[in-house]
This record gives sequence, structure tokens and C-alpha cells, in this order.
Amino acid sequence: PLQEEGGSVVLERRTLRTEPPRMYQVVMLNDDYTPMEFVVVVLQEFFYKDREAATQIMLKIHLDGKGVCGVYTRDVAATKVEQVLDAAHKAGHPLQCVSEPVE
Ligand code: TYC
Repeated sequence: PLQEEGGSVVLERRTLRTEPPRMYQVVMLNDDYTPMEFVVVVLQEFFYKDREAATQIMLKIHLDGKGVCGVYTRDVAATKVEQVLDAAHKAGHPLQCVSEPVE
């Protein structure tokens, strides 16, 4: 909305400030069959980790049972999960991956 004030135009914000979007972590789960190398490549390809970071995340999942691959808005997180499940399915690996809201 516009207002005139002493000859100059004042722009007034009437809407409330937009909240930042809810964020979702993509969590990968360990299993006994998916090769370590496959997980490392997935983390590099879809989560843009370098080889060293990808290897650390893979080993964390292997030891703890699960690990966070990245944090994204809802749609991006859902797309990452889809990409991982699709690649795993095509390669014949049981690798599982989920997205969950942060907090
Ligand atoms: N546990 C697997 C193995 O020993 C490796 C692995 C790591 C599988 C991470 C899944 O999300 C995973 N070959």
C-alpha cells in the first residue's frame, strides 16, 4: 500500500513476516547387504559430499545404524529420498532412506 507523507511516498508493509520453512533431514539406514562403496557414491552424487565426507557419513551409518545425509526443505528432501531409493532398487540393494522433520 502507498501513503503520501510530506510529498514523499511511503511503502507500508501490512503482511506479517513469512516464517522460514520447516526443514527435513534425510536419514539413511544401515543394512547388512548394500556395499559400502555404493553408499559412498550415493552420498557424493545426490548429497554433493566429497569422497572424504561421504566415507565418514557412510561409516557413521554402518556403526550407529543410521545417519543424517543432509537437511532440506520438504520437497527437496522428498526428492533426495526418491533418488536414493530408485538408485538402490535399480542396483538391487536394500538401502533404505527416510526424511523426517527437524525438531
Ligand atoms: N553395512 C553395510 C556393509 O557392511 C554398509 C552400509 C553402510 C549399508 C551404510 C547401508 O546406509 C548404509 N556392507
